[in-house]
Amino acid sequence: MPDPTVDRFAQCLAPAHWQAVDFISDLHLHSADPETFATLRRYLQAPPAERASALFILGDLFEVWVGDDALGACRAWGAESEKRPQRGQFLPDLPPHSPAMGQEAGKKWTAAAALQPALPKSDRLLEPQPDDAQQPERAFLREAIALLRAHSRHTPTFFLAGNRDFLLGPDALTQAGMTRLSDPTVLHFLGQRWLLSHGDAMCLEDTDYQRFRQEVRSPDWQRAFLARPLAEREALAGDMRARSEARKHALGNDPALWADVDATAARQALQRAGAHTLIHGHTHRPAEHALGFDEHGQALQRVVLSDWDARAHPPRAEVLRLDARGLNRLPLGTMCPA
Ligand SMILES: [Mn+2]
Repeated sequence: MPDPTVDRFAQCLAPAHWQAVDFISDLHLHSADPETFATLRRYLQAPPAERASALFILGDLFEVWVGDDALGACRAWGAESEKRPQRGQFLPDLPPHSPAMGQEAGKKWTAAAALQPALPKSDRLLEPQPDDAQQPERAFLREAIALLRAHSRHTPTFFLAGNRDFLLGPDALTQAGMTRLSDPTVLHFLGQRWLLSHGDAMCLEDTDYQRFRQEVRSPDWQRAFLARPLAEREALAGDMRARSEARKHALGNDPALWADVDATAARQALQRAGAHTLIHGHTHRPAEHALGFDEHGQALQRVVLSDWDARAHPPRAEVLRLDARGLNRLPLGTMCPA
């Protein structure tokens, strides 16, 4: 019997021709870590035979995102790209920067193939700019977006925001050729439903963080934050990052000591979504967790993505690939920057 609550989740329908999809999360890209970026570059530039049919980025692609204007010249984009998709054209379910960002909304049936944004014609805005030497982080973000854009030309690329990059907005998505997904989203692929999430909203034990999350995901907070000068936002992000690092350090810098996804919340979300497998990141604790059985006796599980850090010992960089054979972790050889 169809479950009437299922359609409360955003849905992404894989086109029939898709053979395999890849999931990655928690790369935490920033300019001071060229090694991890080089590893991503090599993955995104893999030869066609090694590619999946689509890439799903499940949050924290960037260490921090303080607003699309960090890419420069945002105000000009409307005029620059006459083919720029209108709101709703590629994202009928979720206007970016809306209250719906990161929240579940109403009925959202969307065929993935129809979601891919039309890329603006010009690459000019992602080219090096005169102040790059003074602004290495902004130059890096432009380079990363340009890399994603080249990849999304041949492989549909979906972006579900994490707690570090939830302010990645419509201009950056358009420039990268990525389609935003709300958190959570149900992916229909291979005759099954797969529940996709960043995972932070289910770490219920960390009540301080949940309070903070609620605040920063509110449209009022986001409007006020984005209205501040870019340099001020960058400085604030730097402070927040330093505080977060200090907190991690105080906790022993061990992901095993951080709050984990709540098993009951995960089980409930799966059952409400009519799915058996939750795929998420955020906790940096790659694993498969059995979550018991649903009322039909089907096994429930959550599969946790690895974070990426090419400078760690040993280096971490991994893609989770889903195809007819099931879910498989593909370790990526890490790369020194070219
Ligand atoms: Mn995260």
